[in-house]
Amino acid sequence: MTEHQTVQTLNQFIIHRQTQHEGARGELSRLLHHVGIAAKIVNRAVNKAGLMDILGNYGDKNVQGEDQQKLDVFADIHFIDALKASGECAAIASEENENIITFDDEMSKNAKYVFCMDPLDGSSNIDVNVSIGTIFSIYKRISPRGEEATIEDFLQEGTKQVAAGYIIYGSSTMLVYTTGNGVNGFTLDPSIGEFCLSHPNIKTPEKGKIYSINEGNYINFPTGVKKYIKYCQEKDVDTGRPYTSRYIGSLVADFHRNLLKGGIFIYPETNKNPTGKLRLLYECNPIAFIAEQAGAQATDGHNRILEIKPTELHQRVPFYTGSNKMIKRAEEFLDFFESEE
Ligand code: AHM
Ligand code: MG
Repeated sequence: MTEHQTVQTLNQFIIHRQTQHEGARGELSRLLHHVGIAAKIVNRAVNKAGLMDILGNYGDKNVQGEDQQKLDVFADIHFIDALKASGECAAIASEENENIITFDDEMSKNAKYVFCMDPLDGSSNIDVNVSIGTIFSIYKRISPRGEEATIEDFLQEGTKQVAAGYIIYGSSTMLVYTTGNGVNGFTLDPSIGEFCLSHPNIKTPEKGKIYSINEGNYINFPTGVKKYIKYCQEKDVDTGRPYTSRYIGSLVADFHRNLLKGGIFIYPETNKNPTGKLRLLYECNPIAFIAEQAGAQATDGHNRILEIKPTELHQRVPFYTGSNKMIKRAEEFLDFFESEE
């Protein structure tokens, strides 16, 4: 018999994991399955973006006052449709919608989960063929099943997430997710139209050599961040400095690279945006859950992201994530210069 390489699809993997959990009724599995379907629909559009009338501005602004791109709106609609069709999602919070979206069909009203998402992250890279992504986070609702979900279902600490993940539409398309039992990555094989396990049990190196930050904002950074950047650029044989700078401007792509190779990603508070730019619920919390599950860290410069109690749907937070040793060092700089000021 000829040797063959076993392929494990996302759905096979999800079902296999589900059967290991006694009492699991497949609700989360069905939800994740539908996330995979939406991801493929968005992937199809991203792949053909230059050929379809899907690039450019939609002509409207989202709740944060940012211009909506056509692909932002497309991704938002298709994820909402797929989640509704799953019947396992009671409500959705999305970067593109000011308020939560609740479903009122019987099945969805009885669903156990709510879903937070940034349907298309990295909007500024859409039109120029640079990697973009989708980020998602799943919670058990706290409102009674059978009733309409409420905003309180979404204002839970990140530690309460039951699953989180992202899709990266890059040189290949990957879905990476965790349910709190390690991080696994699946690459879309376009020839069979399936996400296949390609990166089992991802672990981030304890230290790395990449720092990722938008240095164009340097003048507005806190002193500790400015000094840490200079530290990254200094020569030091023991720590392997100078480090290398990599910044794409798509959180998913920047995080994904550092997740695999080791590194630090920072989107700090600035004079202009004292709470940073990235959103706690559907950007930082899911990424933080994945980071921790891969043995890395995610903080706001001082506190663990996952322990922050959200007060608003579209809340922003300073974000520091990556290899343990690098986060520790960056925080030492922050602490030192804050105590001086
Ligand atoms: P978006 O959700 O509107 O696309 O914005 C979030 C993006 C992140 O993907 C990325 O890390 C960051 O904004 C880049 O911001 P900047 O251009 O200020 O560096
Ligand atoms: Mg985003």
